[in-house]
Amino acid sequence: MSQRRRIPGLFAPLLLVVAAGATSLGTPASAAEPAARARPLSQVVPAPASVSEGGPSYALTPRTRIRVDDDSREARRIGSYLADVLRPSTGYDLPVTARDARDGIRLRLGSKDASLGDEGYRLESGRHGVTITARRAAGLFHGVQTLRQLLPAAVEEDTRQRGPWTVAGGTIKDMPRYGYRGAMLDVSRHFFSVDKVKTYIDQMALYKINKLHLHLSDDQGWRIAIDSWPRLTTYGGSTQVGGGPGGYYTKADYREILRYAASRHLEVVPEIDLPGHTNAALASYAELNCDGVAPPLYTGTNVGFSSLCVPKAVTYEFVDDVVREIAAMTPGKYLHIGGDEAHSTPHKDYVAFMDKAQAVVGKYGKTVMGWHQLTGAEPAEGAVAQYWGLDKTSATEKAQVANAARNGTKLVLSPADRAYLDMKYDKSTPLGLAWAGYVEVRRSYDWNPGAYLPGAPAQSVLGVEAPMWSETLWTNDQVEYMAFPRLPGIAELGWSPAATHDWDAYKVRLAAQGPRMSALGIDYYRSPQVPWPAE
Ligand code: NGO
Repeated sequence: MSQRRRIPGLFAPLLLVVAAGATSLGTPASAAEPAARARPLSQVVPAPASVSEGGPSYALTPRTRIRVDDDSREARRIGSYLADVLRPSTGYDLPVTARDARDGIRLRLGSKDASLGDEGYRLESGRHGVTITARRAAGLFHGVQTLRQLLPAAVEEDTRQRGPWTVAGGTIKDMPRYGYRGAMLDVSRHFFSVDKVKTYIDQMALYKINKLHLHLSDDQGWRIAIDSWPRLTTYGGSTQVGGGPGGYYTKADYREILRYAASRHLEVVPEIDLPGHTNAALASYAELNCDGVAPPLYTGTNVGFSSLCVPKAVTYEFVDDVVREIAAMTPGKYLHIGGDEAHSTPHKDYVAFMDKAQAVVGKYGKTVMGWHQLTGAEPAEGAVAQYWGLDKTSATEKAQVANAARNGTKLVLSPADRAYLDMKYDKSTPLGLAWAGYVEVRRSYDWNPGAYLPGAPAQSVLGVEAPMWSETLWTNDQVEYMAFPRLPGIAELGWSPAATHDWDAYKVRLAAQGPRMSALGIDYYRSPQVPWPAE
């Protein structure tokens, strides 16, 4: 890709400083120079907040070191992570060191620039190397993701490739639009092993996603061990959609997911879906049913037929135990209690149940999250409603959510006809569902979370999330095909300033991700809406 290639329109709104104009982006160009092959700093997904291109480029060499400050364990960890990414393809040693070196990659914490916030970073690239500076480790980590994208796609291969490994000259200053940039994985309809979840975490991190929402229970399976109710998993986790063995996470497994997510600067948001979507629990414990009779396990894909027994006291012992055990393991702020499609719970009972369940979440120190039906009950103070309606959802339902938002409920936006990664791209998509319509790549990108729900204050929006429901999916290949390339678009809506939003510019940047996703072994959907380069 030529360094001179410009992306029309992308920067107009950004008050960009293009250092020396179109003729000298980078070192004095001769076609033979490595610099001529460097990607423009602006080609990153999600689009950075501001980019200033120009000046000499830097090429990694066999002598390049990754320098971190002596006293920073976090910077050292991120340095090792970067080295692990770069070593196989470059074949270079890339030692992570606190020793001073004349050039190389520098990772520095302790920036005094308050405008970077907790997740922002500054990346400067020039003749002597690339320096990434941040206030917090998360910012450094996001900066490292940007650096990956500034290197040729082949850097992502796991075998040795030919360089040169050139980074164009210039400066990026970058921070997110929203603090909540999530992806959800439904591990209930089909179980996903710890390793499969780790693979998806790594792919999310590439695009600066910072929340992993795990849908841990549903009619078809209970997937997280609860010591005080062991049959939830041993029986309730023993199957899945279509039959088959299902599975569940032991507490050690769950802690391993938490650890891995934290190492990629993602916070885990566990969800126990209540009071509907509970057949697996009802099948495991007869006493949770109003009639005291346990239903059989369920392996179909209907929704809305199960409910906890709202009047029974044991229901609240159950909720208390489950929330207590999960809250005790989870370092993150949120605990999601579902609340969607409780079609078998009378409305009065639903309101009473959600009141009690939210109080339990508060008692164990977590912030309530729920699907937006929660706004039809009484959202607790500080609760977060996750909106999953459609463009064509009734004005009344949208107004109910907007009204809650005006009264202090926060919103995470996951409109199903935009952000649901399990929706088919078009009628020929072999996987996925279509109840919310087809969601091609442009449709999933082309909306504004800040102005999506009429009447909801912009400040009520915490961010966006892309749910992956797994009725039709059980392998990473299938997840990748549905997530890519839509997930990078949702990630960009969550990260990039609204002023960068432009489909025509985005599709060109997204196209450049094609070879990178291929190099990473991500089996993505070649949408005809995106001008993918020949690979
Ligand atoms: C709905 C439903 C889920 C389905 C999903 C499939 C919500 C919040 N509840 O989304 O049970 O799996 O659609 O797309």
